[in-house]
Amino acid sequence: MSPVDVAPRTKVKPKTERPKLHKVILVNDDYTPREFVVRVLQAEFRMTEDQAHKVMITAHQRGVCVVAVFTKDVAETKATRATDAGRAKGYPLLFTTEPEE
Ligand code: TYC
Repeated sequence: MSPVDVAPRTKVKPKTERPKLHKVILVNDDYTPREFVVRVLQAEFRMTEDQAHKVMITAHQRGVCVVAVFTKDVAETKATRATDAGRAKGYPLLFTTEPEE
């Protein structure tokens, strides 16, 4: 290769950014039975009864509690499934998602 025929000195920026994780947030309400919230947390988020109870109580006392973080798709799917489990029983149970900073 002659000196005038070199490859362009273009630096490719290494793509190391990870996709932003999204929080699943449990929102308190006055109607959903505590035991039901615990069971949904166990079923959808694979928590032990102890872990689920702590999350439920935190939401009950503070209004909201972060349940876990996932990729955007997984967070939204789990939040929807968990919310639907409550709706199927006529409860206003709500799980939302938001991106982590
Ligand atoms: N506050 C509800 C009750 O007293 C229980 C509850 C807890 C509901 C957490 C929703 O995210 C929630 N029955």
